[in-house]
This record gives sequence, C-alpha cells and structure tokens, in this order.
Amino acid sequence: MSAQTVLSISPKLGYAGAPLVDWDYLTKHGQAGDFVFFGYDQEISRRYGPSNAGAASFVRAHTSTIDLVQPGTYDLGTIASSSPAEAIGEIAATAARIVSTFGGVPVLVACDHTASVGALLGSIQERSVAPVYVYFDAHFDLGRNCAPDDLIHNGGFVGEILRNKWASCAVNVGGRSVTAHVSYPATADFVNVPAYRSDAVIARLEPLAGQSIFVSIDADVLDPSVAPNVPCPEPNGMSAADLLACCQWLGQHCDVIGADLSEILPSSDSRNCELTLMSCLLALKK
Ligand SMILES: [Mn+2]
Repeated sequence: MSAQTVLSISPKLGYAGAPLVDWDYLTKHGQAGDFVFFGYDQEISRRYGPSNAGAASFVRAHTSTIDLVQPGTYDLGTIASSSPAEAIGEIAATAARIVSTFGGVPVLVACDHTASVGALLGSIQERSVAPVYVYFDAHFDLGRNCAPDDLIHNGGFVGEILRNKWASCAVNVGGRSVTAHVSYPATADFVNVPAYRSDAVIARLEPLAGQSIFVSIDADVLDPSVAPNVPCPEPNGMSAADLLACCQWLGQHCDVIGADLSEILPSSDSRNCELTLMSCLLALKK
C-alpha cells in the first residue's frame, strides 16, 4: 500500500480533531451540510479588551488532539489576509466559497468578535432571505453609545449588522455587562434573552424552530470560572452545560447556515474552555 493511499486525507490535526483539508479535497468530497472550520489569527478592530491575536491557532492546538469530531467536519486551516482592513472581505470570500462550492456550513474561529461580520456576510451571499443572528455574548455589541459611522469594532458590529439588514433580527443570549442595564432607546429587530439556564433560554428560543440562523459564540458568555481567559470577562455567566444544551437545541431545531467563535485569550490558564466551546460549535451540526 503506498503512502499516498494511506494518507488520502491529512492526519487529524485540525479543530476538534477534524482532518485538515484543502480546496481541492473539499471540491471533490464536500457535501451539503458539512461543517468547514477555518481560522483567522489577526485582530481586526478591537475597541474593548487586550489583544488576543493568535487565538485561532491557540484553539486549534488545544483541541486537535481530542476526538470530538463527527463525520462531515473539516478544517481548511488558517486564512491569511493582507491587512486587517481587508480581513472582513477575505473571511466573507472564504465563507461564501464554502457555501457555493458544495453547500457547506462555514465555521470561523477568530480573535476579536468583529470577524463575525465577515463570516455572516459570506454565509448569506447566496440567500434571498436574511437569517436570524443568534449570539451568545455577555455584551450586546450594539454600539449604542457610538456614532452611527463608528460601529465596525468588537463593541458595535451587531449594530452594523442590523443597520445593514444582514440579519432579519439579532437575538442575544447571556448579555449581562453593565451596558446591558443602561436605558437606551430600543433598537429595532433586537431581542435579548436575560436568562442563562438552558431550559429558560430554550423556552424563549422556540419561535426560531425551523428558521435559518447564524450562530456566533463570544467566549465571555461563559462564567469566568469556566472561561477565565477572555479579554472582557463579566461575572455570573452561563455554565458550560447550559451553553451546550442551547447549542444542541439550535442544531436540532434550526437550519444553521454558519457559525463562529471568538474572544478567547491564548493562555495557559484556560481551564480547557476551548474544548467546551468547540463542543458547542459541533453541537450545532445536524
Ligand atoms: Mn463579549
């Protein structure tokens, strides 16, 4: 048996033990609904918290030796971009290519949460109906204290998504920062679920059953006892089990068209939160 036969695909070295593949492999073997991870290792536009550059590679290195992965899950590697200013377009182009080539589901692992705009834009490119943007995050990231032309950063990008109608509605789960309690004028098409226990959250999410959704996970939705290594920690967050149960429910009842994970600080004191968060992303797969 030749080495080529044995290594028809790479050894498992990607996110959650998924095989690292290239476009050639995906074009030949990718099937509709397959989850395709890709990383982006640079900061794009951070307004809050210290830099977490390198987070995508950190998460891959800390999850590649486990075997959580299911069939039909791949890792395309880490994409490079010429500059942070070009990054959103390049992330969007990669996500759009995953969708258009074989109907895959793009799953981005990134640094600051702003990268989610690129993953969402690529995921919706061939769709006529905007999805619901479901984001697990201690912060609303609506930029309600920012000028309307100053929203493309990790504290305002959800406001930009709504203003541009890239999503039909944004649903926040786990928002609890001090700004979540300030009285701002209501934001159209924004809903928050101020509960963390999965049974209470799922009861609120039930209207989403059967709908197309994009799911974005900011690591700071978890309690700092579970995920201490985030740039903007907030006390009293969700438990790992509750976040996982919510993601399982979304995966089973909704059409997940794309997903992302961000805001993990590379650190030796991660308490393995990257494994927890990777399990949550995988739970979104049918
Ligand atoms: Mn956050």
